[in-house]
Amino acid sequence: MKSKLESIKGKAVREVKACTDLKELDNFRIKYLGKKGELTAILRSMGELSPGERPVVGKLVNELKDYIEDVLAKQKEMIEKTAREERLKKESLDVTVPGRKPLRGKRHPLTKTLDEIKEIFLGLGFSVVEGPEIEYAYYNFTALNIPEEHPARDLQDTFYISSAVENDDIVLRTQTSPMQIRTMERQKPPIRVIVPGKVYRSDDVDATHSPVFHQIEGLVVDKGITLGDLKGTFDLFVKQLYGEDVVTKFRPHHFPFTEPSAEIDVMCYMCKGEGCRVCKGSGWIELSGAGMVHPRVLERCGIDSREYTGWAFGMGLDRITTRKYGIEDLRLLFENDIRFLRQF
Ligand code: 2U9
Repeated sequence: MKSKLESIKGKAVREVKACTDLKELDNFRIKYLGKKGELTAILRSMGELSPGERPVVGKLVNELKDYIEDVLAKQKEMIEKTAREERLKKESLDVTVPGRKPLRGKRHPLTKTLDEIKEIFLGLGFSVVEGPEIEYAYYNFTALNIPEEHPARDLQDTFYISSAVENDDIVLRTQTSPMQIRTMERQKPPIRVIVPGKVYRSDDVDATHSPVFHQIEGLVVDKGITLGDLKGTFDLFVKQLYGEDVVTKFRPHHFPFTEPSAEIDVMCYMCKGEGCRVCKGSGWIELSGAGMVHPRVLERCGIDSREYTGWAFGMGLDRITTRKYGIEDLRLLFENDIRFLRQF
């Protein structure tokens, strides 16, 4: 019996060591310690032994049972430890791997140009005001001395949202000037504001036209304001935007809302008047329209035109931006293509 137990012991030790997972280990346990297991069978057959042998064999079998339970527990621990280590190996985090760079936003080129222009005018004592893009025709046209029959009011030029609500048409503003009217209605002079924003015109899209574009307009109203103030202020602005040696030129023009009116050219900041690609050989770049606010426009807002005078200007932000950064197609400013925007 003793040698039988020795042989079971040797076999059990070999088998337990061969177990590589918990399932195999459980089969091993059933084989040796289970109800129909080898040791249980020996214990059951003890009745066949003589009374003298029974305690001796019983002790040996129980010792072997303890031994097998012990190696089983040790093997179980080893299997679990290996599994844990393998899992850890898989889940391990290499803290020395360089991190992923978060995608950082960039300011849109239009915003950069606008910020630059705002900064200059804020330095000259102007405030920035913004207003609605959906406007009454009154604010967009009538108050600006643009008569009913003026071509600017045509369906071909203006987006009409609805006709005659509260006795007035509703349009997408074609310039930011309505906000200057609103400013004059609610604020007594002195007024010094710039008004940036989106404006809409019923244009077909191409490399130089868009039905939505950006304007920046300015308005100054006070006692004793003259065309000389407009010229002086604009010169200061242009020198800060393009450089100290850049000069301006006023060309007579016509706008319904200003009298007299002018278009303002700046000497080409690229070639300093020599003529180049940027100025298309002329040496000058058209920058803005401007003029003295028409007395009728002041009067409509309840400002006495005998006491107060003012000047205004308007310019396209998109054109300034495309020129500044050498962007050849205006549409790029509106597409929000990250590959384009990352370049600024
Ligand atoms: C009030 C009175 C006068 C704003 C002005 C212009 C001249 C002008 C264009 C430039 C290029 C529009 O973006 S563009 O197409 N604008 O030429 N704008 S004077 O005059 C005003 C505004 C408000 C109350």
